[in-house]
Amino acid sequence: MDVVPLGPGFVAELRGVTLADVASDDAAYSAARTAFEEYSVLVFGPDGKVVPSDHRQALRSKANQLWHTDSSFKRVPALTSILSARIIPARGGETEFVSTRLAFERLDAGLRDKLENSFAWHDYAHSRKQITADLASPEERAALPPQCWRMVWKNPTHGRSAIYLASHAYAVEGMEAAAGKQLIDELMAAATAPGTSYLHQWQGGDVVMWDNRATMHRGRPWPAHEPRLMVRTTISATEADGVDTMRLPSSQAAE
Ligand SMILES: O=C(O)CCC(=O)C(=O)O
Ligand SMILES: [Fe+2]
Repeated sequence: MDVVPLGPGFVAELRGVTLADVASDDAAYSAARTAFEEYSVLVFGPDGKVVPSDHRQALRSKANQLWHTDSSFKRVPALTSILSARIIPARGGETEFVSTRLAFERLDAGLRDKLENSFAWHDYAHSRKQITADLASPEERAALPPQCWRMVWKNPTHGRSAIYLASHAYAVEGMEAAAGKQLIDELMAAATAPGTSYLHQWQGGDVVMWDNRATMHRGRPWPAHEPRLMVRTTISATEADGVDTMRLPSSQAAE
């Protein structure tokens, strides 16, 4: 297996290995896992096959064009998302990624310290509301109550930290609403600063896998008359991935 860095500062293509190998072969898994921890976004060439899963989801929503990390609004957030392109438009429809680990490392030391002990509230309805008022149905709202996460996710395998935020984040625990929103907006802008992203231009059969703890992504627009079909598989974060360190300690929780 060859790991070919694509840049800027994160993202690598894995050559000579398919996702099916990663799923079935311990050595391939271990090598891919090491690259995943290091590079955050992995591109598998056109021979990469998506592992069959019940969690596949075709997402075509405009809300995916807002910068986000997947499933931070769920009780168990996503570690990895695996996206494959089935129908690609002739123009547009790329997927763009930023490293929130490199973004964290660009922040001032004082702000980094503050964020390590700050917590933000994430709500599915909040990101949907930015597209249209009632995009999240009453059933979805009831099933997906807001979740509170530490604003920095420290990777347990190498100790490097990343900003953990998304279009779903709407408030900072213990901060007045407008000040919290302003901090979130400033961090989102810092994390998506011009010149820091990787734009993936899909080729038929490509598969891209990313680390939701250390990146944000967004879909890019494409001409409305052209079809585009993406299939996504999501893998939940576990204790080994550091999820338990992300929860608000109960001593700090309101009520
Ligand atoms: O459509 C895209 O390019 C992005 C989709 C997305 O955000 C996702 O599947 O998680
Ligand atoms: Fe997404």
